[in-house]
Amino acid sequence: MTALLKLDADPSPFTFDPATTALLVIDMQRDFVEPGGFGETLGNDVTLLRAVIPPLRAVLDATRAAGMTVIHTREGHLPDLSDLPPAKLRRGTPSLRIGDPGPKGRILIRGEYGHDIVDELAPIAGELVVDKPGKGSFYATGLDEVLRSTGVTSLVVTGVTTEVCVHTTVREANDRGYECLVLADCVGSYFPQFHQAGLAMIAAQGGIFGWVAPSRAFLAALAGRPALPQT
Ligand code: TIU
Repeated sequence: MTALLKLDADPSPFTFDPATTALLVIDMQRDFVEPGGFGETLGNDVTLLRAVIPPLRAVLDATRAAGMTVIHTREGHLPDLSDLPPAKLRRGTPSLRIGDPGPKGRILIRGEYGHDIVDELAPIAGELVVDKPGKGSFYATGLDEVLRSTGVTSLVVTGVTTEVCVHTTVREANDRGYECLVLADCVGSYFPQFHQAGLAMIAAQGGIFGWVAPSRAFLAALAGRPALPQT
């Protein structure tokens, strides 16, 4: 049975069925949002990303309560670096490179403390965790096959960073036929101007990549009530 829900979004109302919609939580790893990880080695102020955690936690709680599918992703590499393209390893002039030992373990390596998801958003039993070597969640993962086999056709997209892994994933998903709603306050960037531009690019041209809405609109739709006005 379908139960369609609807919310105000940019550029047009977004309609979804919770039974065929998954919450995608992208790369909410210590490596990106805490000091001593990959994000900081690239020269970024990682504290900017922490604002995403409280609203994302509320969305996670609500989607879990609604019985929706929840999928987490983690960017990272195998300990022997066999899935790390040399070009990615060589890129830029970071203070530590991928695989180097850092204060939270080897930088961006699977199984290390820094590679895992922050405690506030830790996956619970039954939630899929997709490990990915790239920026996109579909490249070199089985995500598309999992979504198709479970009948998921829409994604509520959250996580970090807006213009890198979130954008790459939304573009990959859009080309594969998924309808993506990006929750503006549940995605974040080290660069506020890129965050704003990234969101605008998704909704421009009639929603060329998808839809954008604040999390309060999604939460209200899920709860079956009108969205509260922004304070
Ligand atoms: N550097 C940056 O903004 N992002 C990444 O490297 N990965 C993700 O976005 N997850």
